[in-house]
Amino acid sequence: MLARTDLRGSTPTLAELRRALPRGGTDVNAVLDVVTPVVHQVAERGARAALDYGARFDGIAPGSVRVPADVIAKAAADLDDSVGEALRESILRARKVHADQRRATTRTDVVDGGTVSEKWIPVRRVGLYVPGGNAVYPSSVIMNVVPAQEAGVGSLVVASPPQKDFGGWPHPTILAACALLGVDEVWAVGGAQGVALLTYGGVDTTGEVLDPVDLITGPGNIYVTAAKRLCRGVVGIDSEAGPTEIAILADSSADAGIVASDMISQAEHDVLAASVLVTDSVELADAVDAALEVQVAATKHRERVTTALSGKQSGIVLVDDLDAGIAVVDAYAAEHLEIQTRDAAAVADRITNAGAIFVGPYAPVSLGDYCAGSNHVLPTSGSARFASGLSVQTFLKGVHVIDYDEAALREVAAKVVTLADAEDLPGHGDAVKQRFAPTGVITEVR
Ligand code: HSO
Ligand code: ZN
Repeated sequence: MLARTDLRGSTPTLAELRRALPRGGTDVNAVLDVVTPVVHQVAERGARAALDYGARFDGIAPGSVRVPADVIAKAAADLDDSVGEALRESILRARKVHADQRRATTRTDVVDGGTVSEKWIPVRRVGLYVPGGNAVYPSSVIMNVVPAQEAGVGSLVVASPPQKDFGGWPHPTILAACALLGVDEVWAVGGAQGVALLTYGGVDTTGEVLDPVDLITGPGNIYVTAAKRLCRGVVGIDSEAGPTEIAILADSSADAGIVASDMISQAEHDVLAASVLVTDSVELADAVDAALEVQVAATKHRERVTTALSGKQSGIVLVDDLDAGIAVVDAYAAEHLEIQTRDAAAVADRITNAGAIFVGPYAPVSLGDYCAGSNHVLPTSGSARFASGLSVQTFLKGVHVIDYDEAALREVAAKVVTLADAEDLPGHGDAVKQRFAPTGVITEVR
């Protein structure tokens, strides 16, 4: 049975609500001591250090950091037909959605002769991290690569931990997904040392140059997250990803079997994964508990799922009504939020905090994980209050282009001078005055 938080008959403040909700949380600071020397060593010694750490942590070192082209080609050739077909479908749908996210340059005529444009420039080179661990994530290759490609990023490298069972190369399905996406640069390096190598670059054991990247995206374990925190600044990062989460807002119309199976679907990622049901129906809560009992016993990763569902991060929150339920899920700001209520689309419209919203009984999170076309790299740990999932936007930088002619500058010059004086920065004002003093003598501009 899931732990219950009963909020019925109470009107907690937002701060009280946040404290009352089930939430896990990993302490990234706790591993910084271990990760800091790894980052420093890789910054200094490059690929050699990364491979040494890999041998220690992963138990295997590949022959080179860069995965040879023939290894990728073989993985693509050996890919199971039906997996290949499903990956292609996933790529197609993701491309469709992400292509629509491209931004046009905006141009604003501020005054006659004075325009400000905003143009969107892709990041030069990005590193896309694909974790190893409990599962193999070729779908995450798609979710990282597609938005980067659609943004127009010219150079991208996928990094993934070496696997003992595959001669030290990343999992063949990951390599095959890279091939399907047209990515030919893959590094067999993971963990903190992988993030550090992406950040600082180096020279491979083969003598090949491993160029540093400008931005690193993609989730990873706590060591990867700690390394992202340490490298941030030298390199851009998308976010600090925590364990995956699903929240389900459901009323008495919801199907308990569907709710239970969706809670299990994310719990199977990780013992730290969070599955939270928010409902105003005690009958539904009881029915979900009963359904979980049956379904958990039958699911493949039942130990992991049981640990995740019984952790402090998972549970059922009982509320008085739908309005209170919406307040709860907004305060929780789940990575994934399913709406299993009457008139689900109207309820979804009212949600302001969620990484992604799944509407009604036929839009499970696992659809979004693989084949909806949406992105599955989403903000976790409540960061959906202020952050977004991966998109084309993640890989673009907005740059203002300011173009004023003489008359347009003259018209506003006095105001610039006034503001410069008000900030006691007269040199700023002088820079404007200089332009209207052809003799080189700064004159009064009024
Ligand atoms: N639910 C995960 C993504 C994933 N699921 C990959 C299956 N494969 C985090 O959004
Ligand atoms: Zn998933």
